[in-house]
Amino acid sequence: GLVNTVEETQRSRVVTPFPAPKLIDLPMFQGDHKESLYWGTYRPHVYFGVRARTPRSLVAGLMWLGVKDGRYYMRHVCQDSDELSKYGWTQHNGRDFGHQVLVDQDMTLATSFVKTKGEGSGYGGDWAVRLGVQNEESHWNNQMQSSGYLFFYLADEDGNALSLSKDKLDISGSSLLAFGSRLDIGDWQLHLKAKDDLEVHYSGFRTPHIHNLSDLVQEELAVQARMFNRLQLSDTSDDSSNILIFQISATIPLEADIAFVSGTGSRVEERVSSLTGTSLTNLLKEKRGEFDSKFEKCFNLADKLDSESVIVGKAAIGNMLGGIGYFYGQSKISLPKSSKVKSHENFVSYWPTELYTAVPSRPFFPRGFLWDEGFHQLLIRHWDVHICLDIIGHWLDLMNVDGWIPREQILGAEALSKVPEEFVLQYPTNGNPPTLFLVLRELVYGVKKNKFTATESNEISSFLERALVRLEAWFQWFNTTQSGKEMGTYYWHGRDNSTTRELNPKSLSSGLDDYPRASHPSEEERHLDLRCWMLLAADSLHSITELFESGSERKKRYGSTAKLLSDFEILNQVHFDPAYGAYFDFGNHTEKVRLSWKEKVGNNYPTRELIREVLERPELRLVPHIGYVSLFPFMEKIIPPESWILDKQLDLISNRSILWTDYGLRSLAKTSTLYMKRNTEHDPPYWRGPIWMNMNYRILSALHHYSQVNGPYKHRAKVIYSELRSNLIGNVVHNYHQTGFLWEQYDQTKGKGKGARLFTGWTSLVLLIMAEAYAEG
Ligand code: 6A9
Repeated sequence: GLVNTVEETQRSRVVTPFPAPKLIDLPMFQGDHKESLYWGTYRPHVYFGVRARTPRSLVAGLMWLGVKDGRYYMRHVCQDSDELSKYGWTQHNGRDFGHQVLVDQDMTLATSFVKTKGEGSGYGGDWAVRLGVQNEESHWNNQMQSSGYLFFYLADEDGNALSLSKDKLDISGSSLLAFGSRLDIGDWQLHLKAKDDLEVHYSGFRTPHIHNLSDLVQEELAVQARMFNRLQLSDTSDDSSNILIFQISATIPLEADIAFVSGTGSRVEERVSSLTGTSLTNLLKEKRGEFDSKFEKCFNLADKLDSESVIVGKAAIGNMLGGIGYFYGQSKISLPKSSKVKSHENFVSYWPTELYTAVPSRPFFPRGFLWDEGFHQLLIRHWDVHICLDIIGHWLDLMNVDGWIPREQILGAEALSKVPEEFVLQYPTNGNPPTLFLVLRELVYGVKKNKFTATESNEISSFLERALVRLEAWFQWFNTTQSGKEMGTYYWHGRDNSTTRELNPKSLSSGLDDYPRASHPSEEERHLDLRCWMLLAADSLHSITELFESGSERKKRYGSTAKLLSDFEILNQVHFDPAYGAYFDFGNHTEKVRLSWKEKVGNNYPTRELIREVLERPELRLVPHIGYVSLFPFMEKIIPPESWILDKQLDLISNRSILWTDYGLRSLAKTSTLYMKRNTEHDPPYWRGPIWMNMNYRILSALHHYSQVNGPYKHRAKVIYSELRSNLIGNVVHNYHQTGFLWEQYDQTKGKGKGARLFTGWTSLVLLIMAEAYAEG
């Protein structure tokens, strides 16, 4: 009946692509650009992996046996429980070179990746990886530690069979391990060169699933160990195998060079030799040098900071670029509640999409997140504006006909295998901050101020010209679906207003998850951060349209929207509390809310649960929590430099009893009633105290701005700026050298890294802070 038809239409609408030419089809992303980025370390979820930017690629990867307390453990997918004391790219240029160091107990592994396009190479060129294994000196006499077991594999996602060079692998004769052929690259070969005392074994499998390769290898090793008491693959494979695993065993120190060459019609031997042995040593040396000089050219740290900090700066950009992945698959989109289907089955699949993107954290969140990506690009665009545009293009192409982009991108079986079921579905009613505008606005500004070469400027302009219709639709999506009751107000839709468990219902879509909002979600709400994001979007659209058309209607429209949203008087009427001197959300709110243990009724045995108690009737009012959200008008630089309110904001920032710590600014004021409070029994505080780098970077940018423009608080802003900057750098650098990692957040009492480790997403913005590179425009 009618209901079914309506449901059908909703279903198909949400998974209908935005009807406009795709950005990734622009000429600037074809030809050399596309080919030069074909192969890469685009599998950030494994310790080392290579694939091409194509939906069903030939993929390569590395496993090894780690040893702990006399037992062997298989390492492959980045897992915190492996307890590597350190790993990550110390250098990576996002294109044809990367160097990674991994420390697993007493063993240090190095993986160096390099790509070349030689005469005779097939599409995408050739690549090589040098694997090096060293032991800690103190353990030289430990028997078990003296052998290294590496497993290097190739798997064809397209199902093409891979051929083994011969049944008995002995690399002293020929270095050829395997060969095959694919439509994209033609014929290819895989070679291994190393010292002679190295043993090579292999095993072949045929399976369409590559997300469980570690299990496959582990099971086979277990069988071999049981039957023959040896740690050795079976040396069996047949003609149909689409996965080949090569075991490389040798005494440590061990070094092995693996070369992959395609287009094997000509000059194969020469190319293999240039990608192995001494030639490879020289090539890698050259690439390391190039990385260092480009790093210095882009960020100019040499006379600004000590070498300890520079190491961290390099790890920041190296991991940001080395963490870039390519994913392919279909998101699962939640459908409106229906009584017929269980909620996790009530979804429809997005169209098959590809995504080239950086990721926040290789072990914990190795996939794309919309608002994280805008921050990532703030850094990446300084290094390589083409990679930056390519990534933004991929994201904008994910937009549906309504102008919506799914927030978290879980594409393909490997990505899905890392995500608990309750987090998989994406909600088409929920947004995520449009941070991509942060970098787009900077790019437009750069074009207008002639900061790019003529070619780059043209490319950026043609990118923006094609992107415009999507960016406008994105703006419209927010402007219609996230608007508030009063004109010019907005709130994050989708908060749960019937919860009995959450101390304060979360707003995941804001990106600030448990940051406290009005206690009782309602249509009356006005969220300050969203208002400022809308200003960013309107202002960016204004300057983009200005590039193409002067005096047009729509340029004027965005101009007046931006003007309205940045109007100081209106902002103060809607969001300012003179008593606190602070900006706040508005909504149906009471401070008198708490969680208490209650007996669970209807159980045979007594159990307790934490239930929310509301001790006072909520009323419409400003929501008095000082924290990151209160600083959004400051971050967007709306406050006039001569206003006393600016002085007030500087008070909040610099006050130790409120936001200031020696390690950066807290997410929520110490004085807030929800400071460091759990949200539910299972939900520890997240954005209720700890220090986050993305927000600190934005606040620091604004401090920098106010320390440059004339006004009575210029000097004060400068003093606070310098101190905050050195606190942030000092703490991240200290934690990195102490723990081996960049962290997701930093504890506000001791500065200790917290949450996901090896979090090289927005925490890497510390490099922009070192370089004092802040958004302009
Ligand atoms: C959980 C659990 C193995 C939370 O950095 C990504 C996001 C941010 O966008 C957001 O602002 N992080 C921040 O509040 C991490 C979110 C992870 C959600 C999925 C799956 C898997 O654990």
